[in-house]
Order: sequence, then structure tokens, then C-alpha cells
Amino acid sequence: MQKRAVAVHDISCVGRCSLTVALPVLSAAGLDTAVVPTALLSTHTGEFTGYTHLDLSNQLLPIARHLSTLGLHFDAFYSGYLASGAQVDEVLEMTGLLCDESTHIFVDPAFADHGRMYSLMDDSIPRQMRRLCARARTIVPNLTEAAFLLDEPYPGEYAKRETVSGLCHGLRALGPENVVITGVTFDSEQTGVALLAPGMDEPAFLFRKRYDGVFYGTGDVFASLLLGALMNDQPLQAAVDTALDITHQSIRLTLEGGEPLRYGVQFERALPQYWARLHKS
Ligand code: PXL
Repeated sequence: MQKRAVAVHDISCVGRCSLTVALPVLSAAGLDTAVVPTALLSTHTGEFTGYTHLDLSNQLLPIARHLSTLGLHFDAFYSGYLASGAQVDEVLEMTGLLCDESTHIFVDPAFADHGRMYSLMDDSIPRQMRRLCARARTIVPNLTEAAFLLDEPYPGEYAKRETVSGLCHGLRALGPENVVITGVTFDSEQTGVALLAPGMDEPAFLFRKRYDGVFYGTGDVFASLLLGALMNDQPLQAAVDTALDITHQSIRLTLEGGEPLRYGVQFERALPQYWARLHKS
């Protein structure tokens, strides 16, 4: 039977991120994907000014209550960028309405990067997002979010292995089974992820060649690719490997294309390869 996901992120009209990434990636992974927008913005808040922002908090529970009457089973509940810290309350209540024991609750905290909170985020976000992470099976913070979730200082662009390992253990102690920290960089040559899953005493580190630049939306591309691979029954480490390869490929194609980086990465061009990777064997 076809699997079904519900993706709970903002819609940014321009600048590939959030739902404009999650929906095509999960569709390419073969999932029937429902979307619940948390906010509506004209662009993402990373490298644009003058964007509009509509908080859709008051829509989340009415939507979820209606969806809960339809008798649908959701195999994955995927949350990302939220309009505010307070909105975590609604998203937690949505999990009660839309998830059962077997739903994979997959949380991308999506509130900070490069040592700084995103422009519109309020101070309650790390504390509130910690509550959502505690409810998740898998969380995919970047290094900044990992530190802020634990009320620790940002370790800087080049983190130490022991620091990242400490963050993985700290985050797992919050409750999720799987912790995947993205944007882990030990030197200028490589970047990748740390992952800690059941049965592992120490995190595994997976790296790829590092490209210079700030690539907006790559956290969303990676997280969506990872969830799609997990929903296609790839084990966690293999799914991380798939997501890293396709994200890396998207960045490479973007740099070749020469479009301004604020419009996001050209993941569309890597989707055929993603599909092939999920369907090999
Ligand atoms: O990619 C994360 C993200 C999602 N949504 C909005 C953002 C950002 C990052 O800046 O601004 C609106």
C-alpha cells in the first residue's frame, strides 16, 4: 500500500525551502503527501528583505481536527519551520490527532543556522522546540540548532568531534531514537552529518566534499530526502548516505547553473537520480 506523510512547514512562495521542497521530494519518494502550512511568506527570511509573513497558527488545529475524521493513516508526520515558539503547542496537539503508534514523527527544528536564530524567531523557540523533539522518533537539527536546543553555546564553524558527540548524546537524552546533526564540519575540506541511533555508543560521522557558500534550503532538502529514503525502508545509515549524495549532487548542479544562491538549490535536477537510488535492487 502507498505510504502517506503529512508535512507541516511554512510556504515560502519564492526561494526553495520548506513545503516547496518537502512536497516534491516526498512525492518523488512515492509518498502520498498531505501539507499543512504553518505560515505563508513571500520568500524565506535568509537573504531577502521586505518579505511578507502570515502566521497560520489558528488554522492548524481546525485542519488537523477535520483530517482526523477522514480515517487516514499517516506513516510519517514531518514538521519543519514554525511561525513561532507558541505554535509548538498546536503542532504537539496535531500529533495527538494525526499520529498513531506506528507514525514516524520526524522533526526538523529549522529555527537557526551559522550560530544565529532565523530573523523572525522568538526567544521561546529553542525551549518549545525541545518539547517537540522529545516527541519525535527522528530529529535532524543542524549544529547551531543542536547547541541551542540544549542551551549550549554554538561551537563555531569547525566543531570538535567530542563536542558533536556530546550534543548527539544530549539530544538523544531528550527522547528521540535517532539523532542526525547536519552541517558538521571539522575542517575546510569536508562537511557532513553525525548520527546516533539505538545500539550505538558513539555517533557515526558521514562526510562529503565541502563547497564554499551558504546554500539556503539545503537543510530542508537533506531532511526531506532522508525521510523519503526511510519511508522506502532504507536503514538509517543507508538513508543518510542517500540523502547526503543527492543533496551534494543538488549543490553541484546549482553551482554549475550559476543562479543566485538565495533561490535555493536545484534539487529538482537530482530527483531522477534519487528515484533510481530508491528503486535499485
Ligand atoms: O530552510 C529553512 C527556512 C524555512 N522557512 C523559512 C526560512 C528558512 C531559513 O531561513 O526563512 C521561512
